[in-house]
Amino acid sequence: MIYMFNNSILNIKKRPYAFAKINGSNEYPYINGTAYFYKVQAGVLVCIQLKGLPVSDSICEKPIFAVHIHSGDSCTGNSTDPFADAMTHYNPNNCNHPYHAGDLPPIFGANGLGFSAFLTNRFTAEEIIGKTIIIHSAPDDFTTQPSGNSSIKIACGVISYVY
Ligand SMILES: [Cu+2]
Ligand SMILES: [Zn+2]
Repeated sequence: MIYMFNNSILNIKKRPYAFAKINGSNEYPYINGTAYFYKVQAGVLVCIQLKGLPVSDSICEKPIFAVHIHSGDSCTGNSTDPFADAMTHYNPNNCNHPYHAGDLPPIFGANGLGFSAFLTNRFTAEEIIGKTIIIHSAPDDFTTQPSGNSSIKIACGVISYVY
């Protein structure tokens, strides 16, 4: 076991290594946002902000959106899946869902806004360059194979270097 005693997780006074501009599909044109990926000692600190998410009037069922890094390199697709070319969950080690490298925490919708920041060491900032980050319309159940029953892809961004 390696213990980390420093405070580098919070030391993000540096530029992010990678980012993605996230845009909704034609069916969800109001969704837009960003994902930033910071290299920190323990791994990658991910910070995602979204606007224009679908809202709900339900007292209980406030929306939850699954988030993954997908292995494809393009936010293009077809009439049935607008981001089909984003392919499936990034999974370089042949793990099961929800242990794919690309499996990320879901985002809670709050009046159309969403925000998430978390630490992960499932991938390096380098290896996700050129891959895609996908927002889904439903929660990830973290059980169902191969993708957590998280329904359709509603927004997408290609991850690139921050120059
Ligand atoms: Cu996904
Ligand atoms: Zn997965």
